Amino acid sequence: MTAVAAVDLGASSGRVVRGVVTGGRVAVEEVHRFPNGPVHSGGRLHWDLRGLYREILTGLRLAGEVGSIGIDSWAVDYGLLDGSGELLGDPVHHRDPRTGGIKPEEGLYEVNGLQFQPFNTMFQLRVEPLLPRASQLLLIPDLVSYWLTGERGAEYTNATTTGLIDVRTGRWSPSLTRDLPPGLLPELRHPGDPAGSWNGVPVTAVGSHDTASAVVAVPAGTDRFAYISCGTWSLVGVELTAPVLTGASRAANFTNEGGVDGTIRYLRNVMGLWLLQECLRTWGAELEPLLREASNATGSTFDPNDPVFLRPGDMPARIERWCGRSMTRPEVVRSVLDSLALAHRDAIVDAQRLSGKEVEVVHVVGGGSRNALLCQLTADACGLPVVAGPAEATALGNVLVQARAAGAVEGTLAELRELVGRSQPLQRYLPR
Ligand code: ADP
Ligand code: LRH
Repeated sequence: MTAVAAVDLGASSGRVVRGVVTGGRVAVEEVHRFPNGPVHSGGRLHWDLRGLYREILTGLRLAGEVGSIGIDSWAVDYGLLDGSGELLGDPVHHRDPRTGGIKPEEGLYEVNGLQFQPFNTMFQLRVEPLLPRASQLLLIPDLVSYWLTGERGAEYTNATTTGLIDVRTGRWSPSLTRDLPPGLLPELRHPGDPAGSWNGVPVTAVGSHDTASAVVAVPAGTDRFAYISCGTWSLVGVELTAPVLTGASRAANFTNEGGVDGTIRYLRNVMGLWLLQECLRTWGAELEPLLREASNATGSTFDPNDPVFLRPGDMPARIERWCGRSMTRPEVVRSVLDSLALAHRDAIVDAQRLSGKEVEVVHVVGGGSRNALLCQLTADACGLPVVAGPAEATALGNVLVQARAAGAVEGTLAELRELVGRSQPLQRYLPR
């Protein structure tokens, strides 16, 4: 098979990988990695998307000859284009406080099936000063794709995170989009669809929501699995064939996001390793030595999903305030990991209770799968075996959907997952 290039923009780093599927195995090689994070400018938190785009171009050149390119990134954030296709300002980061006071209206969950997050695109648009000047909205991966190809579209899995898709029809909801400028939202496209070309290389739509691509590459050998896509956020849940739209599901803030092949990603956002990232930034410290020290430290537990932890800032001070005691650095790190493990367990227990789907194994994918202490604590809290890896599940899911579209591999999600399980080193943690 010809290689493909996967562009995966995470909230803490972006990468371009070159992937090949051959002989029933998938191999990926990272050709370029670059840091990412919130940028304060003009009193707002932004993404430096043009800077990221420069890095993407570098990565694509380093990837050499490829038969297709696929792009994924974090969800909900967007760029607005004017009538001539120019970007109106740097995209605002979902951690910006501009949507702080927003409340969802009654009846919304029954239409879009989405957990309430103040930063969902539909709420960002309510306070968007550029909206009157905008002719089109493109989510981040769609904007990168537009810059590469000149073609516009809205990839379905990521579009479901806007809050503007009807979860029953899988189309833009006429009632929820009524007050938006006509034509603002592009036509939908689906994973596997052609999405233009860059320098003669086809661009292929993938699960452009990074979490959707990560779930494709969960190396499950059974359908009774839960997943934790563990990076800046921990996305914790199960895969379903139909949404759960009950009052209990809404109250538990579970989301029904669109997955590849018409699946539903039924999950809860847990604050994730953002907590550690911000601690390290505050201290100017390295992760690995602190993780070693944390394995023998005693932590306190706190609710990692308290909105007080959402914004950038002095995370250790906030954690100490929440726990009501001052702590050493290893104690803070241990508190974060203990608290994330409990939040992972709560989400997995709730997902099963609310959906009726039972699970026998928990798959941890993403950068957090490299954190052995967190994986062990998660296994202990859940009372279930944890299978950790691949750390680059998102890029792998991106590669696999491109490879399938190109005819280099056939198969259902279950078959693609087996292929990942065969090809990637995995770590197992049994509950203690
Ligand atoms: P995102 O896609 O949101 O940027 P990643 O999936 O790349 O996130 O995960 C990044 C996180 O993975 C880091 O914040 C860090 O906590 C964790 N991580 C990465 N490498 C390691 C490692 N070697 N040991 C422990 N944790 C790691
Ligand atoms: C993870 C992620 C998550 C969203 C958040 C904004 O990177 O896409 O699924 O909720 O970013």
